[in-house]
Amino acid sequence: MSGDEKIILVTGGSGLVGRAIQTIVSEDSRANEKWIFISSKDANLCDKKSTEAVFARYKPTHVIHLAAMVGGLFHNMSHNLDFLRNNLLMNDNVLQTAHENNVHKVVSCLSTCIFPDKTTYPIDETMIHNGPPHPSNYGYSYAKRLIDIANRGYAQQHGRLYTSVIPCNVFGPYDNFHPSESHVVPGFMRKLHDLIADGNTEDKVFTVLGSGKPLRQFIYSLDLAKLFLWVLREYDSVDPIILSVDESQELKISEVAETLVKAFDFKGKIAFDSSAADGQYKKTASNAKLRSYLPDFQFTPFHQAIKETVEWYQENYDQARN
Ligand code: NAP
Ligand code: GFB
Repeated sequence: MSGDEKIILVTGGSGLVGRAIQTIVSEDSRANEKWIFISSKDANLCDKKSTEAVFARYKPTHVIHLAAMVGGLFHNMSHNLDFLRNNLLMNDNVLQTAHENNVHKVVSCLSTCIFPDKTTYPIDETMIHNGPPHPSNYGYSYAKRLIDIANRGYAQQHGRLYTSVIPCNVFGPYDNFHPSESHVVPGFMRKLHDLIADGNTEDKVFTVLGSGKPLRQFIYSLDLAKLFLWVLREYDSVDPIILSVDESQELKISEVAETLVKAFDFKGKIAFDSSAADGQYKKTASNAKLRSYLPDFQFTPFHQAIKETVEWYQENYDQARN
Protein backbone atom coordinates (compact mmCIF):
# COMPACT_ATOMS: atom_id res chain seq x y z
CA MET A 1 0.00 0.00 0.00
CA SER A 2 1.55 3.36 -0.96
CA GLY A 3 2.03 6.19 1.57
CA ASP A 4 -1.15 8.08 0.84
CA GLU A 5 -3.44 5.04 0.63
CA LYS A 6 -6.17 5.22 3.28
CA ILE A 7 -8.33 2.39 4.63
CA ILE A 8 -11.11 4.21 6.44
CA LEU A 9 -13.19 2.22 8.91
CA VAL A 10 -16.49 3.91 9.86
CA THR A 11 -17.99 2.54 13.06
CA GLY A 12 -21.72 3.20 13.38
CA GLY A 13 -21.86 3.01 9.59
CA SER A 14 -25.48 1.85 9.52
CA GLY A 15 -26.85 4.80 11.48
CA LEU A 16 -28.15 8.26 10.61
CA VAL A 17 -24.70 9.86 10.27
CA GLY A 18 -22.98 6.74 8.93
CA ARG A 19 -25.48 6.36 6.10
CA ALA A 20 -25.09 10.04 5.21
CA ILE A 21 -21.32 9.58 4.96
CA GLN A 22 -21.93 6.56 2.69
CA THR A 23 -24.07 8.77 0.43
CA ILE A 24 -21.49 11.59 0.28
CA VAL A 25 -18.56 9.20 -0.23
CA SER A 26 -20.39 7.65 -3.20
CA GLU A 27 -20.52 11.15 -4.74
CA ASP A 28 -16.98 12.20 -3.72
CA SER A 29 -14.84 9.07 -3.89
CA ARG A 30 -11.05 9.23 -4.16
CA ALA A 31 -8.79 6.59 -5.70
CA ASN A 32 -6.56 6.41 -2.62
CA GLU A 33 -9.42 5.90 -0.15
CA LYS A 34 -11.05 2.55 0.66
CA TRP A 35 -14.15 2.99 2.83
CA ILE A 36 -15.56 0.29 5.13
CA PHE A 37 -18.83 0.86 6.99
CA ILE A 38 -19.60 -1.44 9.92
CA SER A 39 -22.56 -1.95 12.24
CA SER A 40 -23.09 -3.93 15.45
CA LYS A 41 -23.59 -7.00 13.23
CA ASP A 42 -19.88 -6.80 12.26
CA ALA A 43 -18.65 -6.27 15.83
CA ASN A 44 -20.05 -5.53 19.26
CA LEU A 45 -17.74 -2.63 20.09
CA CYS A 46 -18.66 -2.91 23.78
CA ASP A 47 -16.51 -6.06 23.70
CA LYS A 48 -12.72 -5.61 23.32
CA LYS A 49 -12.13 -8.98 21.62
CA SER A 50 -14.87 -8.29 19.07
CA THR A 51 -13.37 -4.85 18.46
CA GLU A 52 -9.89 -6.34 18.00
CA ALA A 53 -11.26 -8.89 15.51
CA VAL A 54 -12.86 -6.26 13.26
CA PHE A 55 -9.69 -4.13 13.30
CA ALA A 56 -7.59 -7.21 12.46
CA ARG A 57 -9.95 -8.02 9.58
CA TYR A 58 -9.90 -4.60 7.92
CA LYS A 59 -6.53 -3.16 9.09
CA PRO A 60 -7.73 0.47 8.95
CA THR A 61 -5.30 3.39 8.69
CA HIS A 62 -8.06 5.86 9.62
CA VAL A 63 -11.23 5.54 11.69
CA ILE A 64 -14.38 7.64 11.86
CA HIS A 65 -15.88 6.54 15.16
CA LEU A 66 -19.65 7.13 15.13
CA ALA A 67 -20.86 4.01 16.94
CA ALA A 68 -22.66 4.89 20.15
CA MET A 69 -25.78 4.36 22.17
CA VAL A 70 -27.71 7.39 20.91
CA GLY A 71 -31.15 8.71 21.75
CA GLY A 72 -33.37 11.67 22.35
CA LEU A 73 -34.10 13.50 25.58
CA PHE A 74 -36.61 10.98 26.99
CA HIS A 75 -34.49 7.91 26.19
CA ASN A 76 -31.52 9.53 27.92
CA MET A 77 -33.59 10.49 30.96
CA SER A 78 -34.75 6.89 31.47
CA HIS A 79 -31.41 5.14 30.70
CA ASN A 80 -28.57 7.40 31.87
CA LEU A 81 -26.52 4.50 33.28
CA ASP A 82 -26.81 2.48 30.05
CA PHE A 83 -25.78 5.52 28.00
CA LEU A 84 -22.78 6.01 30.31
CA ARG A 85 -21.54 2.42 30.41
CA ASN A 86 -22.16 1.39 26.79
CA ASN A 87 -20.54 4.51 25.39
CA LEU A 88 -17.59 4.36 27.80
CA LEU A 89 -16.97 0.75 26.72
CA MET A 90 -17.28 1.45 22.97
CA ASN A 91 -15.13 4.56 23.10
CA ASP A 92 -12.31 2.97 25.13
CA ASN A 93 -12.31 -0.19 23.00
CA VAL A 94 -12.18 1.73 19.70
CA LEU A 95 -9.51 4.23 20.76
CA GLN A 96 -7.25 1.65 22.48
CA THR A 97 -7.62 -0.87 19.63
CA ALA A 98 -6.89 1.88 17.09
CA HIS A 99 -3.71 2.73 19.01
CA GLU A 100 -2.68 -0.96 19.28
CA ASN A 101 -3.16 -1.25 15.49
CA ASN A 102 -1.19 1.90 14.76
CA VAL A 103 -4.19 3.70 13.23
CA HIS A 104 -2.93 7.06 11.95
CA LYS A 105 -6.05 9.17 12.67
CA VAL A 106 -9.35 8.70 14.50
CA VAL A 107 -12.23 11.20 14.29
CA SER A 108 -14.74 10.59 17.08
CA CYS A 109 -18.08 12.23 17.71
CA LEU A 110 -19.19 14.36 20.67
CA SER A 111 -22.39 16.48 20.76
CA THR A 112 -23.41 20.03 21.64
CA CYS A 113 -25.67 18.55 24.34
CA ILE A 114 -22.66 17.55 26.47
CA PHE A 115 -21.61 21.11 27.35
CA PRO A 116 -22.12 22.54 30.87
CA ASP A 117 -25.73 23.23 31.78
CA LYS A 118 -24.83 26.51 33.47
CA THR A 119 -22.82 28.40 30.89
CA THR A 120 -22.46 31.59 28.90
CA TYR A 121 -23.49 31.70 25.25
CA PRO A 122 -22.59 31.04 22.58
CA ILE A 123 -20.83 27.85 23.65
CA ASP A 124 -17.46 27.17 22.04
CA GLU A 125 -14.97 24.26 21.95
CA THR A 126 -13.02 25.53 24.96
CA MET A 127 -15.99 25.12 27.33
CA ILE A 128 -16.64 21.34 27.28
CA HIS A 129 -15.35 20.63 30.79
CA ASN A 130 -16.38 23.87 32.53
CA GLY A 131 -19.10 22.35 34.68
CA PRO A 132 -21.65 19.54 34.97
CA PRO A 133 -23.89 18.74 31.99
CA HIS A 134 -27.67 19.01 32.05
CA PRO A 135 -29.02 16.28 34.43
CA SER A 136 -31.22 14.79 31.67
CA ASN A 137 -28.27 13.21 29.85
CA TYR A 138 -25.30 13.11 32.28
CA GLY A 139 -24.49 9.50 31.31
CA TYR A 140 -24.07 10.20 27.60
CA SER A 141 -22.38 13.55 28.30
CA TYR A 142 -19.65 12.23 30.60
CA ALA A 143 -18.95 9.28 28.29
CA LYS A 144 -18.55 11.67 25.36
CA ARG A 145 -16.44 14.17 27.31
CA LEU A 146 -13.99 11.37 28.15
CA ILE A 147 -13.34 10.89 24.42
CA ASP A 148 -11.76 14.37 24.44
CA ILE A 149 -9.77 13.53 27.59
CA ALA A 150 -8.58 10.22 26.09
CA ASN A 151 -7.63 11.90 22.80
CA ARG A 152 -5.32 14.23 24.73
CA GLY A 153 -3.82 11.23 26.53
CA TYR A 154 -3.12 9.40 23.26
CA ALA A 155 -1.53 12.55 21.86
CA GLN A 156 0.61 13.24 24.96
CA GLN A 157 1.71 9.67 25.69
CA HIS A 158 1.84 8.22 22.16
CA GLY A 159 1.87 11.17 19.75
CA ARG A 160 -1.44 10.07 18.23
CA LEU A 161 -3.67 12.35 16.15
CA TYR A 162 -7.02 11.27 17.60
CA THR A 163 -9.55 14.09 17.45
CA SER A 164 -13.28 14.74 17.69
CA VAL A 165 -16.10 16.78 16.20
CA ILE A 166 -19.07 18.28 18.07
CA PRO A 167 -22.27 18.27 15.96
CA CYS A 168 -25.44 20.06 16.99
CA ASN A 169 -28.72 18.12 16.65
CA VAL A 170 -28.67 16.00 13.50
CA PHE A 171 -31.57 14.76 11.36
CA GLY A 172 -32.03 13.15 7.96
CA PRO A 173 -32.78 9.87 6.15
CA TYR A 174 -32.07 6.62 8.06
CA ASP A 175 -32.72 8.32 11.40
CA ASN A 176 -34.18 6.46 14.38
CA PHE A 177 -37.94 7.10 14.34
CA HIS A 178 -38.76 4.94 17.37
CA PRO A 179 -41.46 6.72 19.46
CA SER A 180 -39.63 6.58 22.83
CA GLU A 181 -35.95 6.53 21.72
CA SER A 182 -35.93 9.13 18.96
CA HIS A 183 -34.83 12.74 18.80
CA VAL A 184 -37.40 15.46 18.25
CA VAL A 185 -37.37 15.71 14.43
CA PRO A 186 -37.78 11.98 13.72
CA GLY A 187 -40.17 11.78 16.68
CA PHE A 188 -42.38 14.44 15.06
CA MET A 189 -42.19 12.68 11.69
CA ARG A 190 -43.28 9.36 13.16
CA LYS A 191 -46.18 10.99 15.00
CA LEU A 192 -47.42 12.93 11.96
CA HIS A 193 -47.02 9.95 9.62
CA ASP A 194 -49.08 7.75 11.96
CA LEU A 195 -51.69 10.50 12.58
CA ILE A 196 -52.55 10.87 8.89
CA ALA A 197 -52.21 7.18 8.01
CA ASP A 198 -55.97 6.67 8.40
CA GLY A 199 -57.02 10.12 7.18
CA ASN A 200 -55.68 13.67 7.36
CA THR A 201 -58.60 15.40 9.03
CA GLU A 202 -59.01 18.61 11.06
CA ASP A 203 -60.08 16.74 14.21
CA LYS A 204 -56.60 15.10 14.57
CA VAL A 205 -54.27 16.44 17.30
CA PHE A 206 -50.45 16.49 16.95
CA THR A 207 -49.00 16.56 20.47
CA VAL A 208 -45.67 18.33 21.02
CA LEU A 209 -44.05 17.24 24.30
CA GLY A 210 -42.99 20.02 26.66
CA SER A 211 -43.59 23.74 26.21
CA GLY A 212 -42.19 24.03 22.68
CA LYS A 213 -40.06 26.94 23.94
CA PRO A 214 -36.57 25.29 24.02
CA LEU A 215 -34.14 26.33 21.31
CA ARG A 216 -32.06 24.02 19.09
CA GLN A 217 -29.70 24.17 16.12
CA PHE A 218 -30.22 21.41 13.55
CA ILE A 219 -27.78 20.16 10.92
CA TYR A 220 -28.86 18.05 7.95
CA SER A 221 -27.04 14.69 8.05
CA LEU A 222 -25.76 15.11 4.46
CA ASP A 223 -24.18 18.48 5.35
CA LEU A 224 -22.58 16.94 8.44
CA ALA A 225 -21.23 14.10 6.30
CA LYS A 226 -19.49 16.58 3.97
CA LEU A 227 -17.89 18.23 7.00
CA PHE A 228 -16.79 14.84 8.36
CA LEU A 229 -14.92 14.15 5.11
CA TRP A 230 -13.21 17.55 5.40
CA VAL A 231 -12.20 16.83 9.02
CA LEU A 232 -10.83 13.41 8.07
CA ARG A 233 -8.85 14.75 5.11
CA GLU A 234 -7.80 18.26 6.24
CA TYR A 235 -8.26 18.93 9.98
CA ASP A 236 -5.10 17.91 11.90
CA SER A 237 -5.65 19.05 15.48
CA VAL A 238 -6.49 17.03 18.60
CA ASP A 239 -8.75 19.87 19.74
CA PRO A 240 -12.47 19.26 19.05
CA ILE A 241 -14.30 21.31 16.42
CA ILE A 242 -18.00 22.20 16.53
CA LEU A 243 -19.88 21.25 13.35
CA SER A 244 -23.08 23.26 13.59
CA VAL A 245 -25.23 25.63 11.60
CA ASP A 246 -24.91 29.34 12.43
CA GLU A 247 -26.33 30.68 15.71
CA SER A 248 -28.84 32.65 13.62
CA GLN A 249 -30.38 29.32 12.50
CA GLU A 250 -31.46 28.39 16.03
CA LEU A 251 -35.15 27.41 16.15
CA LYS A 252 -37.81 27.02 18.83
CA ILE A 253 -39.22 23.49 19.10
CA SER A 254 -42.63 25.00 18.28
CA GLU A 255 -41.20 26.35 15.00
CA VAL A 256 -39.84 22.89 14.20
CA ALA A 257 -43.31 21.47 14.82
CA GLU A 258 -44.85 24.05 12.46
CA THR A 259 -42.28 23.21 9.77
CA LEU A 260 -43.13 19.51 10.04
CA VAL A 261 -46.88 20.24 9.98
CA LYS A 262 -46.37 22.13 6.70
CA ALA A 263 -44.15 19.38 5.28
CA PHE A 264 -46.88 16.78 5.98
CA ASP A 265 -49.67 19.22 5.02
CA PHE A 266 -51.25 18.16 8.34
CA LYS A 267 -54.83 19.50 8.60
CA GLY A 268 -55.26 18.97 12.34
CA LYS A 269 -54.25 20.99 15.42
CA ILE A 270 -50.97 21.26 17.41
CA ALA A 271 -51.20 20.76 21.19
CA PHE A 272 -48.42 21.13 23.80
CA ASP A 273 -48.10 18.63 26.66
CA SER A 274 -46.40 20.87 29.23
CA SER A 275 -46.32 17.98 31.74
CA ALA A 276 -43.46 16.46 29.67
CA ALA A 277 -39.83 17.55 30.12
CA ASP A 278 -38.24 20.30 28.02
CA GLY A 279 -34.65 19.19 28.70
CA GLN A 280 -31.99 21.85 28.12
CA TYR A 281 -33.57 25.21 27.35
CA LYS A 282 -30.80 25.99 24.88
CA LYS A 283 -27.29 24.90 23.90
CA THR A 284 -26.43 27.64 21.42
CA ALA A 285 -23.10 26.71 19.87
CA SER A 286 -20.71 28.91 17.94
CA ASN A 287 -19.38 27.59 14.62
CA ALA A 288 -16.80 30.40 14.39
CA LYS A 289 -13.90 27.92 14.43
CA LEU A 290 -15.44 25.95 11.53
CA ARG A 291 -16.16 29.19 9.66
CA SER A 292 -12.51 30.21 10.09
CA TYR A 293 -11.59 27.15 7.98
CA LEU A 294 -14.63 26.97 5.69
CA PRO A 295 -16.11 30.48 5.50
CA ASP A 296 -18.19 29.64 2.43
CA PHE A 297 -19.65 26.28 3.46
CA GLN A 298 -23.31 26.23 2.45
CA PHE A 299 -25.74 24.49 4.84
CA THR A 300 -28.93 23.13 3.31
CA PRO A 301 -31.85 25.40 4.33
CA PHE A 302 -33.80 23.75 7.15
CA HIS A 303 -37.14 23.61 5.32
CA GLN A 304 -35.47 22.02 2.27
CA ALA A 305 -33.69 19.41 4.40
CA ILE A 306 -36.95 18.65 6.22
CA LYS A 307 -38.78 18.29 2.90
CA GLU A 308 -36.18 15.81 1.60
CA THR A 309 -36.22 13.83 4.86
CA VAL A 310 -40.04 13.65 4.97
CA GLU A 311 -40.09 12.44 1.34
CA TRP A 312 -37.50 9.78 2.18
CA TYR A 313 -39.48 8.69 5.27
CA GLN A 314 -42.80 8.45 3.43
CA GLU A 315 -41.15 6.38 0.70
CA ASN A 316 -39.23 4.16 3.14
CA TYR A 317 -41.55 3.96 6.15
CA ASP A 318 -41.72 0.15 6.07
CA GLN A 319 -37.92 -0.25 6.15
CA ALA A 320 -37.20 2.69 8.50
CA ARG A 321 -36.09 2.24 12.14
CA ASN A 322 -39.51 2.68 13.69
P1 NAP B 1 -27.64 6.00 15.28
O1 NAP B 1 -28.41 6.34 14.05
O2 NAP B 1 -28.35 5.59 16.51
O3 NAP B 1 -26.56 4.87 14.88
C1 NAP B 1 -25.77 4.31 15.90
C2 NAP B 1 -24.76 3.42 15.23
O4 NAP B 1 -23.93 2.84 16.23
C3 NAP B 1 -25.41 2.28 14.44
O5 NAP B 1 -24.67 2.03 13.28
C4 NAP B 1 -25.30 1.12 15.42
O6 NAP B 1 -25.26 -0.15 14.78
C5 NAP B 1 -23.97 1.43 16.06
N1 NAP B 1 -23.84 0.76 17.35
C6 NAP B 1 -24.61 0.95 18.46
N2 NAP B 1 -24.19 0.13 19.44
C7 NAP B 1 -23.15 -0.59 18.95
C8 NAP B 1 -22.31 -1.62 19.46
N3 NAP B 1 -22.44 -2.06 20.72
N4 NAP B 1 -21.35 -2.13 18.66
C9 NAP B 1 -21.20 -1.67 17.39
N5 NAP B 1 -21.95 -0.70 16.83
C10 NAP B 1 -22.93 -0.19 17.61
O7 NAP B 1 -26.71 7.23 15.70
P2 NAP B 1 -26.35 8.57 14.91
O8 NAP B 1 -27.41 9.57 15.15
O9 NAP B 1 -25.94 8.22 13.52
O10 NAP B 1 -25.06 9.06 15.73
C11 NAP B 1 -23.76 8.85 15.21
C12 NAP B 1 -22.81 9.62 16.10
O11 NAP B 1 -23.18 11.01 16.09
C13 NAP B 1 -22.87 9.17 17.55
O12 NAP B 1 -21.56 9.11 18.09
C14 NAP B 1 -23.69 10.25 18.24
O13 NAP B 1 -23.33 10.38 19.60
C15 NAP B 1 -23.31 11.46 17.44
N6 NAP B 1 -24.29 12.57 17.47
C16 NAP B 1 -25.57 12.36 17.05
C17 NAP B 1 -26.48 13.43 17.09
C18 NAP B 1 -27.91 13.27 16.63
O14 NAP B 1 -28.69 14.23 16.76
N7 NAP B 1 -28.30 12.13 16.07
C19 NAP B 1 -26.07 14.68 17.55
C20 NAP B 1 -24.75 14.86 17.96
C21 NAP B 1 -23.86 13.78 17.91
P3 NAP B 1 -26.65 -0.95 14.51
O15 NAP B 1 -27.28 -0.30 13.33
O16 NAP B 1 -26.19 -2.36 14.23
O17 NAP B 1 -27.46 -0.84 15.77
O1 GFB C 1 -34.20 15.99 20.22
P1 GFB C 1 -34.47 15.80 21.67
O2 GFB C 1 -35.05 14.50 22.08
O3 GFB C 1 -33.09 15.98 22.40
O4 GFB C 1 -35.48 16.91 22.28
P2 GFB C 1 -32.33 17.23 23.02
C1 GFB C 1 -35.44 18.24 21.87
C2 GFB C 1 -36.63 18.99 22.46
O5 GFB C 1 -37.82 18.56 21.76
C3 GFB C 1 -36.95 18.86 23.95
C4 GFB C 1 -38.90 18.46 22.66
O6 GFB C 1 -37.24 20.16 24.43
C5 GFB C 1 -38.24 18.03 23.97
O7 GFB C 1 -39.08 18.40 25.06
N1 GFB C 1 -39.87 17.50 22.13
C6 GFB C 1 -41.16 17.77 21.84
C7 GFB C 1 -39.64 16.22 21.81
N2 GFB C 1 -41.79 16.69 21.36
C8 GFB C 1 -40.85 15.69 21.33
C9 GFB C 1 -40.90 14.34 20.91
O8 GFB C 1 -41.93 13.81 20.47
N3 GFB C 1 -39.74 13.63 20.98
C10 GFB C 1 -38.59 14.19 21.46
N4 GFB C 1 -37.46 13.44 21.51
N5 GFB C 1 -38.50 15.49 21.89
C11 GFB C 1 -30.49 15.39 23.14
C12 GFB C 1 -29.64 14.69 24.16
O9 GFB C 1 -31.12 16.49 23.76
O10 GFB C 1 -29.68 15.90 22.09
C13 GFB C 1 -28.91 13.55 23.53
O11 GFB C 1 -30.46 14.22 25.22
C14 GFB C 1 -28.32 13.88 22.16
O12 GFB C 1 -27.90 13.13 24.42
C15 GFB C 1 -29.15 14.85 21.34
O13 GFB C 1 -27.04 14.39 22.28
C16 GFB C 1 -28.38 15.43 20.18
O14 GFB C 1 -31.81 18.10 21.94
O15 GFB C 1 -33.15 17.85 24.09
